[in-house]
Amino acid sequence: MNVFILPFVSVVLLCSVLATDAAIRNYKFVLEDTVYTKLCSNSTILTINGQSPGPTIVARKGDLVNVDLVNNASHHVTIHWHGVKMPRYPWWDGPEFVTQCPIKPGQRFKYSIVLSDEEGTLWWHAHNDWSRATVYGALVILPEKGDNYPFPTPAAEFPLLIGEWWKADIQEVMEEFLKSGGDPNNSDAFLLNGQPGDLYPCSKQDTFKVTVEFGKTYLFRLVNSIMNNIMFFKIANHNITVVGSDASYTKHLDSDYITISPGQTIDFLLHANQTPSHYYMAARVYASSGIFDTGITTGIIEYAGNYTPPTNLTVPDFPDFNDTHASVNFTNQLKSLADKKHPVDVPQTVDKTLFFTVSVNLRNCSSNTSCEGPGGGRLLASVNNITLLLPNTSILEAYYNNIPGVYTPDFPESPLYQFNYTGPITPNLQDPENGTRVLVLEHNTNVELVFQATNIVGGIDHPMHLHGHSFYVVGSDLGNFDQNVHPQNYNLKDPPLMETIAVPRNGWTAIRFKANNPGVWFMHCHFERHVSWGMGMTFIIKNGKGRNAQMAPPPPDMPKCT
Ligand SMILES: *[C@@H]1O[C@H](CO)[C@@H](O)[C@H](O)[C@H]1NC(C)=O
Ligand SMILES: *[C@@H]1O[C@H](CO)[C@@H](O)[C@H](O)[C@H]1NC(C)=O
Ligand SMILES: *[C@@H]1O[C@H](CO)[C@@H](O)[C@H](O)[C@H]1NC(C)=O
Ligand SMILES: *[C@@H]1O[C@H](CO)[C@@H](O)[C@H](O)[C@H]1NC(C)=O
Ligand SMILES: *[C@@H]1O[C@H](CO)[C@@H](O)[C@H](O)[C@H]1NC(C)=O
Ligand SMILES: *[C@@H]1O[C@H](CO)[C@@H](O)[C@H](O)[C@H]1NC(C)=O
Ligand SMILES: *[C@@H]1O[C@H](CO)[C@@H](O)[C@H](O)[C@H]1NC(C)=O
Ligand SMILES: *[C@@H]1O[C@H](CO)[C@@H](O)[C@H](O)[C@H]1NC(C)=O
Ligand SMILES: *[C@@H]1O[C@H](CO)[C@@H](O)[C@H](O)[C@H]1NC(C)=O
Ligand SMILES: *[C@@H]1O[C@H](CO)[C@@H](O)[C@H](O)[C@H]1NC(C)=O
Ligand SMILES: *[C@@H]1O[C@H](CO)[C@@H](O)[C@H](O)[C@H]1NC(C)=O
Ligand SMILES: *[C@@H]1O[C@H](CO)[C@@H](O)[C@H](O)[C@H]1NC(C)=O
Ligand SMILES: [Cu+2]
Repeated sequence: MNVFILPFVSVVLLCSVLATDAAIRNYKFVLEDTVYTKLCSNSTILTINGQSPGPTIVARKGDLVNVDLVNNASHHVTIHWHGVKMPRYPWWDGPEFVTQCPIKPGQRFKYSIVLSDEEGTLWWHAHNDWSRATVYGALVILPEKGDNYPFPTPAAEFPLLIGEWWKADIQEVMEEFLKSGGDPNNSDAFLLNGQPGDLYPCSKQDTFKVTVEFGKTYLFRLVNSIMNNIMFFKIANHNITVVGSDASYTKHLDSDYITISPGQTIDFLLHANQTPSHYYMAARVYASSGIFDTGITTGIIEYAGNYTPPTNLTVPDFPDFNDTHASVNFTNQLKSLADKKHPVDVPQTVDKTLFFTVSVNLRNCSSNTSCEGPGGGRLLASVNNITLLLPNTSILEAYYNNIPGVYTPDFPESPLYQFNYTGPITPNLQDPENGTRVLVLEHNTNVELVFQATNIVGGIDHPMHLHGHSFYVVGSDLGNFDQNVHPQNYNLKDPPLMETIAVPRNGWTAIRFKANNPGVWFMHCHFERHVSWGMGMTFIIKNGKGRNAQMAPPPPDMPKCT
């Protein structure tokens, strides 16, 4: 690991965010082109330090983690520290053309991960084009020194990342579907910690395994790192106990399956209390629309001891791939721990109410050659009917340096046209408007944001992710949101604190957060094809009063845009 010294300005400013016992930790990440053999095929992929998934970062609550990134690959990159609020430091948040320009081959950039109140499991991933397919890893945030988990200390713990594998070059997959206007090619396999498991061809040896001892309890840090799907996860013959999500503790939830969105993390306990044997842990798709079935990825839980292992393991019995009730039901049961040590701080009053429709869209092909979307159209996606066109410089830099012409500060707070969002859709509603619009908020605004999924092009779930903040999920249901009815049933007592939440197909989800982090923060769907089609927007949160409410100046090594 390489140690580096922070520039003077940053050291001074960062002292104010570092808790007394917090440590500074240093990692070195080298982006490389690496050949991997999987599914009887060789592929050249982007890796960090030759690995995919990349290194697990381990820190304690409140630490500062420096990551010295060297790009030794043939492709550019940016990295996002998913779920880390980065108070006052949007410069290191990562989304390409929102907070930074790409780190080109041969270049280097020193990120710092500024941890504050996060505790549990997060992850990191590339945030440029489709590079995150292979450039991702776990970020484990332990309790402060001398502090414990709010559950009995597990015998051992394991990060468990669900990934996705294309035999083809991932950038070609991306370029092809953006050109054709249709859906991207499905991947060839799902992965658990980089291994497809033995239900795919040539994968018997490529199976993730953990050994457990009867009678003990283990902590699994499950991350959905895949590109385009919400997943069901199950362990054969065992129930699990959820204890956290998105680096925030939850009330204990016993369940025989998990639903997890791309971007989301679930910490769960496994009690090794079944007959000693080998059992599958497995993940497969939940898809409310279309079929993106790429099979079942499996790993194996092996009990220690002397017994004859079974020759055939039983694949767990999953909910139907299109079982919206099973998907939504699991997510709706997550509640904050809400005890004395982990209080809930949901805004009880609201200063700004936002209503955002989230839609997949369809546009006529520009030429008279037909596109590959439905009816020969081109698929797009939008928030409040604005399909995002990213600029070729960073929005953050344009904001900080007052560069005109990069964005407009007029993102709509509610839809310009109201319609029956979840009812039948007329073709004139399908084509969105282009835009690079931002929504500017005063510091410390209490925001309520209702996401309304629409039925345009048939409707689908949207796992929405906000940078720079966590939010409380105060309500969710199927159908149209009704301002006169639904807020009366909001959970303001123990709502879960998340940074990614799946808005159900043709349903709505209401979140609340305090906009207390000055800077420029991306908000987008975590289905990669949807964000590529334009389902994203940007918040600018203005500086407040006092030094701790001011955005920090840029680090000196920000990558240049030209
Ligand atoms: C993968 O590459 C290695 C080394 O070049 C080669 O020996 C092997 O045959 C290749 N495998 C496939 C499936 O192409
Ligand atoms: C990667 O590193 C090697 C050895 O240091 C160097 O020869 C090569 O030019 C580097 N490639 C890139 C793209 O930076
Ligand atoms: C996508 O799938 C189509 C149909 O199977 C195939 O012809 C094409 O080569 C694939 N594209 C990539 C980039 O692999
Ligand atoms: C798991 O929980 C279900 C009820 O949710 C129960 O029927 C089942 O017996 C439990 N299985 C185990 C292995 O404890
Ligand atoms: C799920 O798909 C099956 C088969 O494609 C279909 O019969 C069933 O009606 C679908 N269920 C839901 C809830 O859409
Ligand atoms: C979730 O499913 C369980 C068991 O089927 C049921 O008891 C519960 O009411 C459901 N919860 C919701 C919110 O639908
Ligand atoms: C899109 O194409 C359809 C069918 O070709 C046509 O009827 C419609 O007018 C076109 N819409 C626009 C906005 O050009
Ligand atoms: C549209 O089609 C016509 C007739 O097939 C052809 O002459 C023309 O070049 C095409 N235009 C475009 C933009 O492809
Ligand atoms: C960036 O976009 C602007 C406006 O679209 C254009 O004028 C400029 O040439 C572009 N710059 C680069 C480096 O591509
Ligand atoms: C909206 O569409 C749904 C589905 O067709 C229908 O059940 C509902 O009554 C419609 N709502 C209004 C206000 O028209
Ligand atoms: C989106 O904006 C376009 C262009 O103004 C308009 O034609 C379309 O009807 C709008 N759709 C919705 C759902 O508002
Ligand atoms: C919207 O953006 C696309 C892609 O840049 C461009 O081809 C199209 O002409 C734009 N449409 C409008 C109405 O500006
Ligand atoms: Cu989406």
